[in-house]
Amino acid sequence: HSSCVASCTFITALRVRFGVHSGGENLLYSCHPELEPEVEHLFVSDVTPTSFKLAWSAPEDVFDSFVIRVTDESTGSLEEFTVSSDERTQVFSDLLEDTDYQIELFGVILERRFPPLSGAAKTGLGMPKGIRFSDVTDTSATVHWSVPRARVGSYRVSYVPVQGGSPVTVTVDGAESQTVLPNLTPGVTYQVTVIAVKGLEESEPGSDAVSTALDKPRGLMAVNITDTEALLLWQPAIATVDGYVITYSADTVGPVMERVSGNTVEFEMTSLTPATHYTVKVYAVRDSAKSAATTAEFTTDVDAPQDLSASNIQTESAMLTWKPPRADISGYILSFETVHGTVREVVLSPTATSYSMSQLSASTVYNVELQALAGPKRSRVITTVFTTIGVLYKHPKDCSQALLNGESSSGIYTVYLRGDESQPLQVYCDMTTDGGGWIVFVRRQSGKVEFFRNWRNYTAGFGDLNDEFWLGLSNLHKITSTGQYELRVDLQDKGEAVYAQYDKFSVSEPRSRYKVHVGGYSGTAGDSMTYHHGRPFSTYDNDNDIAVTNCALSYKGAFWYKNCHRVNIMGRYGDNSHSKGVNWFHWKGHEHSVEFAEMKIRPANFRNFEGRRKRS
Ligand SMILES: [Ca+2]
Repeated sequence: HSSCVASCTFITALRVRFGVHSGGENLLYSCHPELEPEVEHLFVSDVTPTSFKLAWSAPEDVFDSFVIRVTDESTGSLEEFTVSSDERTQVFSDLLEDTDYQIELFGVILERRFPPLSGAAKTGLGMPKGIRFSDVTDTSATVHWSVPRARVGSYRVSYVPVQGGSPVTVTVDGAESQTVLPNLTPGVTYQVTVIAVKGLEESEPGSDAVSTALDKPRGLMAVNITDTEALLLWQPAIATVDGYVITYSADTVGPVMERVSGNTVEFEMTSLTPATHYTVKVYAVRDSAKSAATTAEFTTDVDAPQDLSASNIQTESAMLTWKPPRADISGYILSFETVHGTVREVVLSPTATSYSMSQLSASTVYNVELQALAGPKRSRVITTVFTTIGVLYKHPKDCSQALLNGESSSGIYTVYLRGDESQPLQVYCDMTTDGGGWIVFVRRQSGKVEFFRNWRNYTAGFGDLNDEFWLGLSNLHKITSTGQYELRVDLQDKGEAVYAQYDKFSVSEPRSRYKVHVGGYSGTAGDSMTYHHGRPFSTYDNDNDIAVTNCALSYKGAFWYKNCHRVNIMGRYGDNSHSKGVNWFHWKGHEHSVEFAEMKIRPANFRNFEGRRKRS
């Protein structure tokens, strides 16, 4: 300023020394060489984006007033302000930010303006305004600010958790008016500041706070699922939360809403409906904020049917009943097994609540399992055990005992020689003739079976139980040696039927060659058997008859021949030549082969037994 100092000499007494007030960054000033009253030390301070303060010095009682002209350099628009003579400062406000202003200060005496003291001032950068947030999630948010009138170089955006932490700063190009704040922590309030930067100049910070959303619980799953319960598990939210709200519902079931505390990560759902597909939603809450929901699905199990029991248990049958499950099922699987491992399985309709078991074995333990089905799902198995009632004779030794066990139709049965389980024998039982209970030991009716056989064959037996057969001498001996047996012979021919009954009948041991003992005749056929009483059996290869000839060979059969026979049941079928056919001498003589013949035995006391049974 030395040039100025050299030329400014007017009214030296009033002159105040030139100088620069420190701190006035925007101060520009000049002086004028004319020797006139001076205004000096134009000084700009308190610069803001919209105002600054002007100060100056001037001699006392010289000027009538001051006129200050403020011109916007870029537009040329100007305003003049008149200031009274005793003022030395003036504040200009409502200015435009970041704008260069030219300042001229005139001292005025008697309406005359002296040459002005000139200067310049520049308003500051505007603080970013209109800060707002959008797209706030649990881990990010977008901060927006208003685009200022003045172009700025860049923005510095900083964010820091309100409760403390390290601030993060990002620099954003000055043309932008928003930026994404990434990597935020859920459920945290951040103080966000935005500072405009232009060159070395920085604006005041604009600031606002934003709270991130609560993060949703993760890893939601249902475990330990039963027909009515399931345990819900999840991983906790990162954010500190007050609680979790759990909602579960199904198409057919109304929603249930529960709330648990924020330090809980599981929930036991009870009273669920069986065989139902549920959707579960869990979200975190804090004050009025809530997270997004996490969803899981599960299907409850089919509940089991109940109260399976067996009733009306018989030797061969039983009735099973049960209560159906609550679930909407598609059917049942019923299976039952015995100690022998016999398994039977039946599929039942969904409406079934009972099942009639049949064809069971007597005195047998049955394990029953019942399971409900619903599509691919199966209920728990329920079980019951029952034992069929026993029979009178577990191992009937003959047809009379089978009859007493309840077997009332004629046919093939298994009997056990001497009642021994290890000696089963298939026999034909006549269950209808004269009260039934007869083991048929020989039948002739078709001629299809050859009866002219050797000793070995007659000992063992042969033929077809459903047609013609011989039960075997060995079996006859074993059966009749266990008690008193009676014999019945049924004969038919051309629609005529007769019978012969003998109160006593037995076949002796092999050593005796199966000697027959028969007596006590009654009937309609005539007594032809007594003639054979006490005779051993003869076949063509084992002649035990008393004839000089071989009766079996002569008469084409086998029997307890004597000299030779009155009975030739095992003779040649349909052969009417003398003594060679199926003969019963006292009915049709020796020259008539009878069309049908059966010989059968049962215990002699059976009719008494039967009578007692009927009375009881
Ligand atoms: Ca002989």
